[in-house]
Amino acid sequence: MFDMKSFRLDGKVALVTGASYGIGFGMATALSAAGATIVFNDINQEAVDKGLANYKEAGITAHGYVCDVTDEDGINATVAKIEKEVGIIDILVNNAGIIKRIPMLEMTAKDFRDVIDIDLNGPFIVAKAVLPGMIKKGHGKIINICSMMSELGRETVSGYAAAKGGLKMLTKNICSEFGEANIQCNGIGPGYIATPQTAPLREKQADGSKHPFDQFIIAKTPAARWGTPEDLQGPAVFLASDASNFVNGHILYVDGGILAYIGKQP
Ligand code: NAP
Ligand code: GCO
Repeated sequence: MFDMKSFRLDGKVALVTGASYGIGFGMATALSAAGATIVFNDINQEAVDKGLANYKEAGITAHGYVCDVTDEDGINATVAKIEKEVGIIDILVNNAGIIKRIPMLEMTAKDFRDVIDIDLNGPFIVAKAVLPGMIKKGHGKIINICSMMSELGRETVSGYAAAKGGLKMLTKNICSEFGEANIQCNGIGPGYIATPQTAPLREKQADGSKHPFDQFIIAKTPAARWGTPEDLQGPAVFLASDASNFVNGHILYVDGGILAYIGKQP
């Protein structure tokens, strides 16, 4: 008999990286509603304080820590602190990420490396830090936030697409290496979501018309709209819960159908 309790996260500790706002915050509020204790990090105290205020406004007592996901020593120390102050991490959502939209011939190797560092090395570092605790507990859920760019390229996002493509394969590798320890590692591939990261792509034009990229995405999305962080909440709870214990190495695209659709005829 199916028990809906398999979607509950009561008693679980969830670390969502870079979750002061945006997609991470949206997913974290859903994990909290399902019963999880929320832990998040951001790169400075000001951002963490803003995040804590956002969670408080949502009625959530979250735990915030200052840490850059690319700082291996910092992450290891922060995870040890979280395990001491909050508890062993049961659920990790590798959400923190940046994008640099620069034509490849104008992109410096440093720009490229910066994106790879945060979007790919960061998830590796944080996953490596939380895995020992998950192995000790005999279960764990890792959710890597991938992208349409885990499957598709487009002009100006070479570093981001390389990172998100790599993150898809890191997801499959963690699945392969830790499945026997009852740890499931999956990805969520959001479509185009209205957050600060995509605000430049949605800016109104001087004449009040929609940004050309905004029009492009609407035409490429069967749902004919941008996604919102709320669209990612159910998928995040599913992949964080016992309801997905036999789902492993899967990238769940939450894209309104973009990957299935050739696009509306102009
Ligand atoms: P966002 O609004 O730019 O938020 C990104 C978050 O990550 C911010 O809280 C940021 O903190 C944090 N962050 C950045 N670098 C960090 C670092 N080195 N260490 C710790 N935290 C760091 O982005 P978003 O739209 O919510 O996207 C969240 C994730 O979803 C990213 O991985 C992104 O690639 C992915 N994604 C987004 C979309 C979309 O359409 N929006 C679609 C697919 C995938 P600060 O504010 O302090 O910099
Ligand atoms: C871009 C966008 C995308 C989204 C997302 C799509 O410039 O094309 O920022 O990369 O952020 O990753 O899934």
